[in-house]
Amino acid sequence: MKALIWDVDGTLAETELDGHRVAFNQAFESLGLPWRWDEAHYGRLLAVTGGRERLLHDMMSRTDAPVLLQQRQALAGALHAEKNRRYAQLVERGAIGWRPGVLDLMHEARARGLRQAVATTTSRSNLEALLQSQFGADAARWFEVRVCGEDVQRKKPDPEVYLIALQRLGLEPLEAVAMEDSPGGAAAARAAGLPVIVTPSRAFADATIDGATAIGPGLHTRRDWRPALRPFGAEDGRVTLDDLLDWCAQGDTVSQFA
Ligand code: XBP
Ligand code: MG
Repeated sequence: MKALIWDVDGTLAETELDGHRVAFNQAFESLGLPWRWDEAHYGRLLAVTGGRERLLHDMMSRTDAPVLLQQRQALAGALHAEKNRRYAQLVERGAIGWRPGVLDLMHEARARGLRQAVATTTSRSNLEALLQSQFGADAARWFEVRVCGEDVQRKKPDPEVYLIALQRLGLEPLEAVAMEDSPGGAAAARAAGLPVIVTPSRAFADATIDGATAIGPGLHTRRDWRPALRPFGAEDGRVTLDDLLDWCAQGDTVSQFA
């Protein structure tokens, strides 16, 4: 194992329901639209990856959306740009917390000489805002490769983003492990041939996720993982790099069913 390849939205931080969704609603308001996405609706929309694509998909079921395709696309573009501006402001204000256990594992991986990369289909500006808020000028030292939505022709669940990350790292799929939170992300990693550890984010707590190397509630706890982890003594303890290596060596897969 030579590298950890991290998904961003939902895996590093709860960016979807607390970040992108809130920023979309702010964008609707600032452009004078009555549209609002609640958590349940946004949860369903997450089946479509890409914020612009998600907007266009939602417009298909709205009677008050522009009828002409060109106007729809222009509106989606304007809303998406405004959403990303609002998202950056939310991140800057510290409105989006990192998921517990993530930074511990990143520190451990770095201390043990593993390389780390990002494979996300979000916009590069969103990634940079999130990394800047956590690491400041140090962001580049944490993730030597950062593949984003602008770098791919096809977003997840297509494997392209992971294949590009592997290519830039110069690694074979079994020399890395993907860290994901969603069915589409896990499918993308698997299709690229990578083992994938899944910590479903809030929006995907009850989703069907298939073929993962391990699935559990978060990297901060050893409880309720499949394959199971032994707690550290009386204490619970977090998921460690050795746990990841053991899971990958076992080579089994597990699924979560809705
Ligand atoms: C997450 C996504 C993105 C974000 C919004 O991808 O699907 O579309 O919801 O980002 P990942 P944009 O989990 O792979 O990071 O608005 O920039 O598309
Ligand atoms: Mg994700």
